[in-house]
Amino acid sequence: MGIRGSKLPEAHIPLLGLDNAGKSTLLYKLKHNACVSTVPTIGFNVEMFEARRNRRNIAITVWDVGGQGKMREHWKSFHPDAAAVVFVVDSSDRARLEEARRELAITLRSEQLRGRPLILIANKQDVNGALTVTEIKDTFHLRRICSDRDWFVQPCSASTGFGVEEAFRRVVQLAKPSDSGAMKENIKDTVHYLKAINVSTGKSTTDFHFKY
Ligand SMILES: Nc1nc2c(ncn2[C@@H]2O[C@H](COP(=O)(O)OP(=O)(O)OP(=O)(O)O)[C@@H](O)[C@H]2O)c(=O)[nH]1
Ligand SMILES: [Mg+2]
Repeated sequence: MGIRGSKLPEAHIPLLGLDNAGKSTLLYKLKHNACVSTVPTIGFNVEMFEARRNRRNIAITVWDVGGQGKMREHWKSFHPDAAAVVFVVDSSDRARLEEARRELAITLRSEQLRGRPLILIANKQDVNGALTVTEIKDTFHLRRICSDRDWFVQPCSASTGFGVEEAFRRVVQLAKPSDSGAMKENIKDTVHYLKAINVSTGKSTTDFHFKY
């Protein structure tokens, strides 16, 4: 059963990527079509969407997890049950591409993500000199590291909205529905950690708050 009690098939989507990549900006653009000014995410934000696939509705839950160093060890809490991985890259930040490539490679090595599709968001395309999709594919060695999964690179600007809906359509198309509850169970550790450092969790701009 869905988080809101619906009986729709569910897909849980972790939104990962380095700090400053634009994950939260993307989430709010998608949800509210608004350019919200963000602060670095300590913890995670969560939003729910309903989408249509194969003539059926599907409940998509997007988990926007903070990308700062200390949050990255918690990314794995969002691996079980993931219907796909969305990894956001700041295409204009050439200095941090290697760091992003390394984190993506670590993420994709997770046993719990085996065979799960990857949607790589080449964000900040509005910035002059941003890497193109082809450059991103090459820099991240995607053909090699994604040989055993579906993958797609979506050019995007979370600020202007360019490519945002297309990115979501790709997610809906590629996601493998999953509803074991494993992710909800697993993120308890992350929630406990965040409580210990006094951070409120599961922030959502809608009516859903994740509570333990
Ligand atoms: N020019 C431009 N700036 C963007 C874009 N997307 C996000 N930003 C800016 O990048 C900065 C970081 O955005 P966030 O959405 O907070 O980044 P984040 O990935 O959520 O970062 P963490 O929460 O620290 O992991 C903000 O100043 C955004 O306004 C984009 O497409 N173009
Ligand atoms: Mg954020």
